[in-house]
Amino acid sequence: MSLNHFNIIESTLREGEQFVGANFNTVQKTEIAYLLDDFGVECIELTSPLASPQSFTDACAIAKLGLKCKILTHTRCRIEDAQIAIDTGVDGVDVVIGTSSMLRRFSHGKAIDEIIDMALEVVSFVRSQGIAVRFSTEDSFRSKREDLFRVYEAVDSIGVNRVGIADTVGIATPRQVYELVSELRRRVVCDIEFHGHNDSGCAIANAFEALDAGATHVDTTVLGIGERNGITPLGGLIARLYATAPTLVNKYNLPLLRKIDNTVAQMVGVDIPFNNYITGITAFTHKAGIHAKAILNNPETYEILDPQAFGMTRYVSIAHRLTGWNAIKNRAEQLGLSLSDETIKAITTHIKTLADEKQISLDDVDSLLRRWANEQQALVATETAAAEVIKERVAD
Ligand code: HCA
Ligand code: CU
Repeated sequence: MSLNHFNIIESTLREGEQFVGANFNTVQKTEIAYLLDDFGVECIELTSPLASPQSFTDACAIAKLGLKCKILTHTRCRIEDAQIAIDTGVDGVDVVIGTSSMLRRFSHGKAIDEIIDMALEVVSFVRSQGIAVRFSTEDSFRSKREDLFRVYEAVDSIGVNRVGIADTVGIATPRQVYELVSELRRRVVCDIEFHGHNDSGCAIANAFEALDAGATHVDTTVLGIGERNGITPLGGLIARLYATAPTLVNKYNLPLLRKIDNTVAQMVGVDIPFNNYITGITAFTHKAGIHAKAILNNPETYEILDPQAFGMTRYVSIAHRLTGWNAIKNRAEQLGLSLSDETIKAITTHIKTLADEKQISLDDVDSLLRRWANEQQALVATETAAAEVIKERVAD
């Protein structure tokens, strides 16, 4: 298991550029590269320099920034492409070719033997130039196992630095990923990378299983942006690893995640989803009275991620019918109001009744608490009857 020694290949500037809303200019690419480097990702992958003249210029510029992370660029499996990739000055070239029958038939038209010949030629060429090379098979999970292993073993035998498994269409399940990576781990000595799309919602689980099975590298993009609905999101992978053991991700600058998600969301014209891992607006929001009570006693009761570790803050929502008197009491304390438990329970009852009638806000709760604190005696008297009736419901 290589959970303790994994590397992130951050592909926002390659797979992420394939997101329909992405059209990064040079300044934006540079800002993303700096942020990801500050966060601590081990590698950044760039779009093929053959994609457009600007892509070539930008790759050269990013390779010269002097970042701590390795700069890689994606290319097709062709000597001419690899040569241009090397010319940009990057640290590594990520070569890819489709191996599924579908892609062999409808994309490049090559047989497996031809693919192996091309792979060997390109891998040995890049190695001869003193540059790291990765060889990946597109649509690995709809490729024949024996074909995959033949190709991987061939490039491994001539010293490829890394082989890549790509779940191009998001079809793989975590178990299938675990099995394929485990088998590959037994067959090759080079590093193993996993790239997983999220069409059926398994991208984070699949990346995690790949690491658990012995993969050394996983691909991510900020917010998971990429072709269609994208790939494993950086924040989601971090959340998954942190939940397993916070020490797994203490090599990264976790509080920077919020700025990274915000920056890229803005650049590609989307909002951070409300339910996003770590940085979504509700990621650390608690509502039900029972949850709020326990959270106030010990946050770990309902939180596996510590918001503070990510520079985020917890929010306990109290202005609704599911509220509980412990949460209301906590709010009164925050406001510096001294109210007896009996009074707090009565206020809680009142809030619940009110929330049944209309949507209420925290301001409504605050003014209620203040009013009751001021007119405690009188109000307690008038509400006692009502409070008695549903006392059982409120007390917990
Ligand atoms: C692509 C396909 C790719 C490549 C992955 C890889 C995929 O858009 O070129 O290089 O490992 O999902 O198969 O992103
Ligand atoms: Cu992809």
